[in-house]
Order: sequence, then structure tokens, then C-alpha cells
Amino acid sequence: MTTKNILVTGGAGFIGSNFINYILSRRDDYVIVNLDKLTYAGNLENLKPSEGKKNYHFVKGDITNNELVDYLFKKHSIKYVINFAAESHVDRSILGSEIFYKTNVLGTAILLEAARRYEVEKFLQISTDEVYGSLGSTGLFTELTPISPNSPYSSSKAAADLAALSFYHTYGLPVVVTRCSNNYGPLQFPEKLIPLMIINAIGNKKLPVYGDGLNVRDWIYVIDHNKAAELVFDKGLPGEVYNIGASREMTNIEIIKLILSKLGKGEELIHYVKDRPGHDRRYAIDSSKIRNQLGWLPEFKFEDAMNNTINWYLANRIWWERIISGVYQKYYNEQYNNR
Ligand code: NAD
Ligand code: TDX
Repeated sequence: MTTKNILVTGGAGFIGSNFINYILSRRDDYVIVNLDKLTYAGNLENLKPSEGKKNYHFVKGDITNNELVDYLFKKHSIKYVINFAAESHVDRSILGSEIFYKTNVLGTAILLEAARRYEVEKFLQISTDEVYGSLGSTGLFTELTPISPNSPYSSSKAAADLAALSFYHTYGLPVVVTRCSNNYGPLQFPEKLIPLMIINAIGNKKLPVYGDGLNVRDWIYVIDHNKAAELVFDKGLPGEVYNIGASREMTNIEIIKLILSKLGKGEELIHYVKDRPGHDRRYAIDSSKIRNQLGWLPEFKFEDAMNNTINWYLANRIWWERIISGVYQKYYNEQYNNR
């Protein structure tokens, strides 16, 4: 069996851990080295289904650590990279941007340089629809929409995308970029809209709605995103960008009311608060390129996937209570500092 040695970065976060668990449940030909810094958003609990597999290795470390990255490429004969690692929360980027530019831009550049030195055969940069900026009430983002990011987070992701594409144009590095819309599903850190609203509603706490609640996001179930990422990794053409989205636009207030009704809670928990500075009004993805050229289609119905998600948070209270109380972080700090 020919194997593919893949460096997956940020694989202890929401999308990366779902990706690794999904891929390793079906493929023996992929050897995955998961490099993750275990920031507040990284959690090894997420990777329980993959732990102990012969073709899975975890390394705690930072993608901005040049020496470590070089060592891992050499040690594991890395020929493929999938870069999920990022600081991913817009609100945090508004509070302080430095770590966003460090991890998202410099970290990606360091991975690209290593990929060039070791002549990797595919470099998949996991990006976001937020690089396109904000839409009015009509229109969709296509791959040809000009990049126009509005937050420190999205500008750092845009810079990373452009760096990746420049390595294709300049050095012929086989880079592909995916730009996906808002994800939801199990294992999402409870700072993002959907998990935050679910756990606040479960605890009868206030649900903070930014501004008028009418901002629109285009929602996709995390497994549909990961299937698309796998397809682009296998079949995407070097130098190309692929948008990923499931065409499920919702206003934030619609999502919040849906969560409340599914949990049998009253709308008195809704609490309108000051708007996010620079808050993008609407995101909506045209994913016809990946559908027509690679044959991808989202498989999960929004209603079913939202039910799965809400049920997962109801059934995994210990997971999110430990996150909120900082138990995991304390454990990782102690475990890794003692080595
Ligand atoms: P997340 O915040 O849940 O996870 C990020 C992971 O990266 C964590 O495990 C963290 O420990 C790790 N990490 C952070 N800095 C690192 C560093 N310097 N070195 C190594 N590891 C580091 O994020 P997510 O929601 O899973 O997003 C994953 C990727 O997908 C990101 O690149 C994000 O921009 C992109 N994306 C996210 C969404 C979404 O809706 N969540 C949508 C489109 C694209
Ligand atoms: O408490 C809240 N109240 C609220 O009204 C939070 C956390 C969010 N919101 C609003 C802001 C947005 O309009 O909900 C919407 C979604 O917010 P987030 O979950 O923070 O996501 P968003 O800002 O859209 O960015 C997300 O999608 C693209 C991810 O965080 C990014 O990593 C991804 O690239």
C-alpha cells in the first residue's frame, strides 16, 4: 500500500479534529502528523477516536517554530500539508490582532517555505469566505470576487491565502486554497455563535445578539466541509481556489430562535447587545465551481445536522463545562511543562 505522509496543522481544534477523526475512520493509506499548539481552542479530547492508531501522531508545537517544522518534515518524510492551524475568532482579533498575524500569516509562510524545501506534492490552505468582505442583500461570493477583508482575523487569513497562491505562481508549489462559509457541528469551541447560544440556553443564561441580529451567515455542517476539503486535497488543481458552502443562509436571530425552540426555552433569554465593530453584514457562497468541477455536494440537511449538533452539546456537557472552567488548559500546561 502506498501511503501519504501528511502534516495536518491545527488538528486539535474544531474543524481539524473532525477532519482527522473522519479521515482516519476510513483511510489507512494516510499517515497523519498533527501539529497543534494547544491554544485555548485546541483540545486533545476531540481526538479520542484517532488516538492509538498506527497512522496517527500528535506533536504539541507551534507552526511559527521554524526548527520544529523543519524537523517534522524530515522525520516524517512529509510530502503533503493541510493547514487548519489559525487563530479563528473574529471577536478576539478585534481585542488584539498580533497573535492573528503571527500564527495565520507568519505561520503559513513558515509552512510554505518548508513545503518548498521538501518538495511537497500538495499544500491545502484552509481558508474562509470572510476574505471576500461583506455582501449587500443580494449576490454571492465567487472565486473571482475581489479579496476585501474587514477584520484583523479575515485580513490575516487573506494574507495567508495570497502567500500560498504566490508560492504556486513563483515556485510552482502545488498549492490549493479552500474558502468555506460558517461551520457548525460537534466539538466547536463555545465562543462561536451556535455552540455559545446552545450552552447559554441550556443554562438559562442570556443570549447576546450583536446589533439588530439581522446579519446573515451561510451555514455548513462541519462534515460536509471536511468531505469537500478531502476532495480538493485529492483532486483540486494546483493554483486554484475552491469556495465551499451549503447555500443555507440564515440571519443570526433566526438561528437563535431555532435553538431556543429546539431546547424548549423562551425568547425572554434573547438579549440585544452592542454591535461587533466592523461587523460584516452578509456572507453567501457560490460553490458551483467545486460542485461542477469536482462533483462535490453537501450531504447533510440543515435541520438534521442542527439536531445532531444540539443533541451532541446536550450529551457532552462535561466536555464544554471543562472547557469553560479551564480544566483542559490547566492539564495540558502541566503535562507539557513537565516534559
Ligand atoms: P479552532 O480555533 O477551533 O482551532 C484552531 C486550532 O489551531 C486549535 O487546535 C489551536 O490550538 C491550533 N493553533 C492555533 N495557533 C496555532 C499555532 N501557532 N501552531 C499550531 N497550532 C495552532 O478553529 P476552527 O474553527 O477549527 O478553524 C480551523 C480552520 O478553518 C482555520 O484556519 C479557520 O480560519 C478556518 N475556517 C473556519 C471556519 C469556521 O466556521 N469555524 C470557516 C471557514 C474556515
Ligand atoms: O455572541 C455572539 N453574538 C452574535 O450575535 C457571537 C459569538 C456572534 N454573534 C454574531 C456575529 C456574526 O454575525 O453571529 C455571527 C457569527 O459569529 P461567529 O460565530 O463569531 O462567526 P463569524 O464572525 O461569522 O466567523 C466565523 O465564520 C468564518 C468563524 O469564527 C471564522 O473562523 C470563519 O472563518
